[in-house]
Amino acid sequence: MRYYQLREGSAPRLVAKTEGSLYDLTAATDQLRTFEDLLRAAAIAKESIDAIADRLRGDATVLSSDVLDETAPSAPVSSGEVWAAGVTYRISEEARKAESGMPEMYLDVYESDRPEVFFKATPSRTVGPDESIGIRGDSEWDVPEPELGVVLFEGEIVGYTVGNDVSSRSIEGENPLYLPQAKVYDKCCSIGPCVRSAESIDDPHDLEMWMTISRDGEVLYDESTRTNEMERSVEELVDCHVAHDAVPDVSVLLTGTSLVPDEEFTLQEGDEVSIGLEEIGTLSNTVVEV
Ligand code: DO4
Ligand code: MG
Repeated sequence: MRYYQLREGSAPRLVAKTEGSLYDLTAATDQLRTFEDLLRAAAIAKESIDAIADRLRGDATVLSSDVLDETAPSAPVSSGEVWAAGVTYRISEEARKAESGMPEMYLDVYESDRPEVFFKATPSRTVGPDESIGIRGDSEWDVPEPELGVVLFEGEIVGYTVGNDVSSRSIEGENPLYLPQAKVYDKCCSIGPCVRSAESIDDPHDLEMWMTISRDGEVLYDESTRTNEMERSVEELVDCHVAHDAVPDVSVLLTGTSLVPDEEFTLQEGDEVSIGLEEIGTLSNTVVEV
């Protein structure tokens, strides 16, 4: 099942999508307005989120699938924190080495037991589908990073989403200690359009992922890859993320990029970035300078 949060004034509505239909779960019970509400209900009932949603579908309003086009959903997770793993694909390791004055450290992290896991964003810095993603005014070289996002509740994997770890390559390339500034700033992260429940996804390690970047109607970048190119498993990254840290009840862990535009490319204000993940959906955003 896929879960979307539809914007409705200040209170969102939670919508579940099966292969054929769209169900307004908030119409079945006003107590379910966010994906987090569903996670808490499932935890109390000791059931899976899909089992709860299945039960509520009988009382839910069936919506036309056009609703998702007409009312762009918000970020499907609106609390907690976003963290990210890095250098989990060979292409990312090669790109960091090329941009950095200290290349050897990226090979080390790609090959070592301990993965790179860093803080990425709070909800206030995270945008959803069709909202603007940011590039920093003090950065010269910026890229989107399409990533599989793992959604966790109390440290357990409950679903998957699409993420964009928008990054400054010039700031990180200048000195790796500037990583927090290259990665964390206004509108630095996008997630959505939905969360696909973990129980309904075939294999997160074998999903097609693609990205297009358009400028003034012209497609500048259009490439695809598969998550099976990842050097590490989702479970390994999650274990490292939650180890020795009281992470918030809800968190999203991005799992690293495997699509890197050519070195000549940098994002510009107005660019449109779309990232798709098989079995989950497509996340589209327009770039704005912050
Ligand atoms: O330190 C580098 C960050 C790398 C990253 O974000 C990625 O590989 O996706
Ligand atoms: Mg990344």
